Amino acid sequence: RPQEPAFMPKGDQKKAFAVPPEYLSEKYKPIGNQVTSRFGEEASERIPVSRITPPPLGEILELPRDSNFSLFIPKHRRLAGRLIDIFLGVRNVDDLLSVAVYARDRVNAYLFNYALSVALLHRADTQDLDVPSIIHSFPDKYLDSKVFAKAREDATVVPEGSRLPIEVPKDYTASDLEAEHRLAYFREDIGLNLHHWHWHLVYPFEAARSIVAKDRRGELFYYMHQQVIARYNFERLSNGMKRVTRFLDWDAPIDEAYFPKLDSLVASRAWPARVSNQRLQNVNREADGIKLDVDDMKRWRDRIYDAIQSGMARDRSGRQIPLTENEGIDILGNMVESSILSVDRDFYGDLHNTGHILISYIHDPDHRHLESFSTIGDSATAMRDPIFYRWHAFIDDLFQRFKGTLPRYSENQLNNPGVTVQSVNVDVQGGQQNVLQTFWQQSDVDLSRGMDFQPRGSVFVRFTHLQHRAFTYKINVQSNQPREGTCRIFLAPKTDERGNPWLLRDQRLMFIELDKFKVVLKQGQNTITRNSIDSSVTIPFERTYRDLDTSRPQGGEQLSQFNFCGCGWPDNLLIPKGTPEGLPCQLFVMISNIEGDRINQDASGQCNDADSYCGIKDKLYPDRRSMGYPFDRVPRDGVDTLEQFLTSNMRVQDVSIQFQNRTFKPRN
Ligand code: CUO
Repeated sequence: RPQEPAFMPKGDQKKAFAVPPEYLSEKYKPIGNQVTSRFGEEASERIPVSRITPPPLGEILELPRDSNFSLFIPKHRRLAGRLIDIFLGVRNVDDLLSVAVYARDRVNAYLFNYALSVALLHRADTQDLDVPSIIHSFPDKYLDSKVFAKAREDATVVPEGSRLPIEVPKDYTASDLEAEHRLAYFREDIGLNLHHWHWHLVYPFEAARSIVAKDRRGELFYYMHQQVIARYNFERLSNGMKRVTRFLDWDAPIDEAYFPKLDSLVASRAWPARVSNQRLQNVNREADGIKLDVDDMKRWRDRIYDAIQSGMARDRSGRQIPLTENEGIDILGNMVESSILSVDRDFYGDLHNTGHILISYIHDPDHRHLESFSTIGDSATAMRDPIFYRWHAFIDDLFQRFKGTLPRYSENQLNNPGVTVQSVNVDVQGGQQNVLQTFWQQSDVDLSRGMDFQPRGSVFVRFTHLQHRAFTYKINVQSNQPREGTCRIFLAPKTDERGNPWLLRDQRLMFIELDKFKVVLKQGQNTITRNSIDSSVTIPFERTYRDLDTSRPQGGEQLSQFNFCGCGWPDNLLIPKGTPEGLPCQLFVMISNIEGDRINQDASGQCNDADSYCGIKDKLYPDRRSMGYPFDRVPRDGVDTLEQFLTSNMRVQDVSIQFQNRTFKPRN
């Protein structure tokens, strides 16, 4: 059970907080000394915690400490909101520390961690504090439950230094009898699920308006999840499967089953599974304050379709809100998700979130078995379940219907006169040009911060994930004058699941963004080189996983906005798996006209290197174009194929992705 102090002073795990005895919860007060020394016995230094009058926690304590916690549950959201307000409301960091220490032993651990993370992310005076990565606080949300008994055993029996990493098998949630299991390496990728958790941490749909109302957050909800589906489909094609089918018939049995093999260490319960052929049911769970019917979702869906078709939404006062070419998608994103920015949350409802909830309670809709929600009910675990992708394929299709109503980009709008992309090549480290290489890689992660055992010390888990060889784009561009531009790089499979060439109106939905960056061109010939590791989509492997308390470079990279910095597609999944023979793909490069791209702001600073899917903390989204440009809209009339779509500032290069079925040991 996670028993870390509120947050560890950086750089040294041998410090402990000196907790004022009156802060102890009632049950520990009689044995106060033993308890306070329990956490401090290995500490070389005690951090004083100032005594303030602790705020009443009231309703926040209604969520038992041993419950699961989900932001999809309105009551949990409300409690989190209260705690966030308390954390945001105190005067200074000392008081925050004090309140956090006081709350830590009383409040549900997941709720506490979430609220404190949000507060640290948004308080002006905590911008240089670290929060441990959630993989270290709650490893139980990311790893096969079998690991924890072994870890405990190792920690007790084997002295630190002699402990070998505990291997998590690559295939532990199902066998090959289940076709969907071919995608488990993607769905259960730790970095992928960390990214998703971070994204929703940065873009909550319900909290104080100042926290929710970030620039283009509705559009980013659409775009980040659109890219998830495009990438998932790319992986499906890599595995000889067809694209995911939308979850459309909400009365039909759901074919996909999922058995997560996760135990919640906080709730001391296994996460519920879903057998095949379950159907959505109305959910009525008093304890969670949830009463939702499948018909509610159908009504909301139909109203949203109406808004899309008419190009008009209505707000609470009945006013007509046009879904314009530029802002319509943002309005729709907030409406569909929904967030508190929805134009009318009563009328358009809470479609996407309710889908998560209804699916997550499919095994116990009226709480008669006292079971909690399944993995799709928590943003930290939702992407593990195959139904997540069917649900989000439906949600994405709503957005695509709207995009289908917008004017097409004309050739003039797409072109960048005077700029010609002459050639594009990819140099792959130690490999052949234009043949991307993927393989299995093992890595180790330390679990000890998320578990409470004696004696302490590191316990490593070794897991296997997809990886690719680093590569470099080489792009030759001719320009008739010195200028700036934005280089946009996308990748899609060359053919559909039957091996047929695509129509662009379908292929455009398959393009995954690989990178986007500003280029400065001189007059004449230019060669642009760019390394895969610098992608605007990803964060480096180390940032996804590292334990910040021990590896932070002094005075170097500031990890102040860690929770924001933790948002970013994991680098190890930048390139889809491909096939042993080499999956034929098309690499698309465009240099767009900076006049239509530029946002005038100073975006220097931290956490600006995974902006494509995550934006930049406290800044505007750094690209004025519609997200996904130029593939966010249906191609102009007369354009059926990618080749016909190209203007001189674009270029397509055939590449392939070759998967080598070999597992490499950890790098160090
Ligand atoms: Cu990210 Cu449905 O929004 O999970």
